[in-house]
Amino acid sequence: MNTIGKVILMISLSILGISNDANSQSPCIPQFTSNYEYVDNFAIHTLVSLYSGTSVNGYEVVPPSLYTVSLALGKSYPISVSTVDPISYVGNFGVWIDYNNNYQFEPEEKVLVDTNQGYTAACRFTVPADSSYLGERIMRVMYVRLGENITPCDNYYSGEAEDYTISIVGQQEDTMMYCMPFCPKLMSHVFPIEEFKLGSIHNLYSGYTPTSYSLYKHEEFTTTMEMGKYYSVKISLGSIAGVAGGYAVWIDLDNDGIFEAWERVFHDGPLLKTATGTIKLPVNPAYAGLRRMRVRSAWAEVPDHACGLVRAGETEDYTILVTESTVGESELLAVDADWSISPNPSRGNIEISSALPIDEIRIQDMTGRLIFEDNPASDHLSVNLSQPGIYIATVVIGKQVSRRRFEVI
Ligand SMILES: [Ca+2]
Ligand SMILES: [Ca+2]
Ligand SMILES: [Ca+2]
Repeated sequence: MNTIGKVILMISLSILGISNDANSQSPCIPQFTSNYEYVDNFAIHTLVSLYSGTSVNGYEVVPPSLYTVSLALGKSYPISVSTVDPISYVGNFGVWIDYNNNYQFEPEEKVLVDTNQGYTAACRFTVPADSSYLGERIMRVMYVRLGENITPCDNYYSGEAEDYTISIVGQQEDTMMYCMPFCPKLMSHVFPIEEFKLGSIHNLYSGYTPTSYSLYKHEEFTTTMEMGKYYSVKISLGSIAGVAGGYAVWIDLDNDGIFEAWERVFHDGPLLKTATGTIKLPVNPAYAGLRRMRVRSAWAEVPDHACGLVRAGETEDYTILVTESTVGESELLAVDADWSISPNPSRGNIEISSALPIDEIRIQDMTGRLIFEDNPASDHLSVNLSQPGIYIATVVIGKQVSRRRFEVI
């Protein structure tokens, strides 16, 4: 920190009534040698801070007049945070809320800590139902570069901390918010979604928005999907001149506010302009109802996360109606006793055993993609699947064809 920087920091801290004295009413200020790497995008519930850039000395107190949010005791909320660019900036992320208002960020006040050395992180967390936490509280959002420990306050080489003032309230109107997707600034034109077609949704010539995110109202676009049935899907860059990439679709089938890996019902890429295929939803009565669907594009990659940053791409959210299966479940769950998959669910290593030799086996994921195929001519085989998800195994024994559904967790 140069002298001018120190003076500016001291003046700005004194204006805010904050001093660097650990005994006063302010949290410890982390020290950064370089502010070259930083938090660029952050979102929690309705607070969305995009393209904040770097800050003097890597530390910024964000006034509530600029950004704040109210969070209710016992309620759960999504968080997304990212650096500026997936190629050059990777490291660790942390978010803490000083719930007990003692100006320290204790381990139990951790809201998110992600040490996957990535460029983006996301989670859903629940505010503890403790009425002593009511009131204005400081929330610290941090990023530190690759290889550095993420703690609430220390000396670091490069990174940034942003301190927000938020309100913890007793009650709040119920609104299911989903995590925010991000696209680097001025990159929204690079790989947008120009056309999305599924069931009765045909969103054509939708272009792109500056933030690359659109939430479409149920009244504007919706469709009904019956579990166990096949639906054609098309996602395309359309006529927009741009690069190639990948696409993915998630549906929050279990309605928990999170797009889990197993809820990615379609994906294709990473070098396409148009993706077409089929979606078939797993059969489970718990999945019926109005559900959030997220469609995502990503330049040069197949989107594997529904929240936070991609290299460049767009995200469109829809609300659809998932209905119970009228056909198919009995077929999928039929037990004809002469072959089995175990364990189910598994961590990916499954054993397939049969009373008679298996002539042919095919394993497909829920998008219909062929994952594994063999002609074992044996009554036993071992298969390893690396991706969590729900799969369908189709086995041919003599002239009999039968299917089993199983899950990798
Ligand atoms: Ca920032
Ligand atoms: Ca505390
Ligand atoms: Ca979910």
